[in-house]
Amino acid sequence: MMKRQWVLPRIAKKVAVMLTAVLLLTLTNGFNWNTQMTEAAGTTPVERYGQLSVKNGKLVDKNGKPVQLKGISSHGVQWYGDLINEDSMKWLRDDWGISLFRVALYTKEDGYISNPSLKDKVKEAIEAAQKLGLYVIIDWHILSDGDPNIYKNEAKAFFNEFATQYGHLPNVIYELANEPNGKVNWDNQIRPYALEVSQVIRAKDPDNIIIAGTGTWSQDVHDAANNPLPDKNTMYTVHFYAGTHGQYLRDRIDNALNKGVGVFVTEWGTSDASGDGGPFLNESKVWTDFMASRGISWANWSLADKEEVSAALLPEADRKGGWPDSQLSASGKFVKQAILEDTSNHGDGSGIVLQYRTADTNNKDNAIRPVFNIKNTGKAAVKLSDLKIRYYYTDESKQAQQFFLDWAKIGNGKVTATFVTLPNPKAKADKYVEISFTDAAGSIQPGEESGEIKSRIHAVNWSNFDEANDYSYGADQTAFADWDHATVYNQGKLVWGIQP
Ligand code: DCB
Repeated sequence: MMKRQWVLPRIAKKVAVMLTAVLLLTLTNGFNWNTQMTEAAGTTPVERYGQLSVKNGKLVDKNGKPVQLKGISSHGVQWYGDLINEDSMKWLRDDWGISLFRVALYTKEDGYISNPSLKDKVKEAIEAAQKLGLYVIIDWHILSDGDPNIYKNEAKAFFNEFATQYGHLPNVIYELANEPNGKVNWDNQIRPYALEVSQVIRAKDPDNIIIAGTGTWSQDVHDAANNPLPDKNTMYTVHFYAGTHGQYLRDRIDNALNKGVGVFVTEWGTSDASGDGGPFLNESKVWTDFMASRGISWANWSLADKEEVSAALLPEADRKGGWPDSQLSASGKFVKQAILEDTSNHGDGSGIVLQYRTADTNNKDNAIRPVFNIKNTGKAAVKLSDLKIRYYYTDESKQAQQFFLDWAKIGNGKVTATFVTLPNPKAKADKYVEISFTDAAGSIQPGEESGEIKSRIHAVNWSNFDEANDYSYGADQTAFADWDHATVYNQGKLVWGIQP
């Protein structure tokens, strides 16, 4: 670890820089995340977000703003189909705050293959979702048939019918194969299947989101990230059960996000992987915080009153919604709260947004020039001295580093920095600068921002860096925009961005 820093106010440049900063802040003022507070009361999720698409690995709304959908999955429609109706979905929308409903059409287990009339329940759910302004996932729920190719022809006919009938609606999402498992992998069986079925959908529906599962019950997202599908509005699901799957699977998700693919958790449970055992609510909270901080959309397993831990309802719950807390299981209560919790600031539950621009037009010179702006989109003031920004890079100099603060709206003397060498270097990062604030820096009020923080890094011997291989460097981002390749911590907890 190296610690060396000094701060040189550049008085001569100060006035010019200040004018530039004021102009930039004015220009970037229009940028705003989705927040429930700013939405007109009484609008439905689909009215608010409209046509979804994928931009830079993120699910975004009709205006290109990131959106996190949250909701619940049905259990198998062959068993718990009577809980899926317009009344129950309206209750879930109005009392639980769901924006998303998933309909699980099992292929096997007395599902669609032996009982094709089950698709009528899927249609009922889509039509209810259309009326209620909810997004709906059509889930081709393979399970004991671990290889999706077993019923590929049936899947193509099914998705052709549904894309033809509903593909014009903005609220339909296709999930191609719930959980491939057994002796199948992404490259050899699942991707070819997904490509073929996607082409059937795209012939009828050019733009709605398609979600692909991966091997090992949709846990092998790394395989898809290494060899994604060509369609730009395709995302990849990761399924987890909080009692079984932990940090290694979150790391896989971060690695996939770093590669630029979009991740959508279409199924997760508070139980273990059997659907029973637990509930593991502490582990579930780590997961829901993780998904909130990355803006990952999710649907919980499941809307059922089966005697199993993952079921949200207690046995003999009413079939048409109106559930008092006494009809909810421990899992159901937890999930309802997690849906209601306002994570719509996106990218983070606590309301911190980091904006970044580069002041570097030459990425091979002796300077690294990141410029930051911290926004508080939450409901409470945030003390700057509680926050730290990390900017990750590769240090070609292998020398001690110097930090210069060219200008900060809050005052140059209130910004300090240290350099940390990563014990385990990453492909695009072996060092980061950690920027902190003194107590005198004060707080950022709700809806306010820190203003420009213009920094510069040099090696002590002034040797050159190559920024092209730096994790946090955004060569093209010369105007402030949200930037998740640099991170922010509030009292040590990651609240913004993705670590390398
Ligand atoms: C998935 C399936 C889902 C299954 C849940 C919980 O399977 F997508 O269909 O739901 O996760 O296991 C369960 C229901 C039970 C029902 C059973 C069979 O909750 O009521 O009896 O389906 O229809 C997973 C997920 C992960 C893993 C294994 C399975 N894993 N699995 O990591 O090992 O074998 O079903």
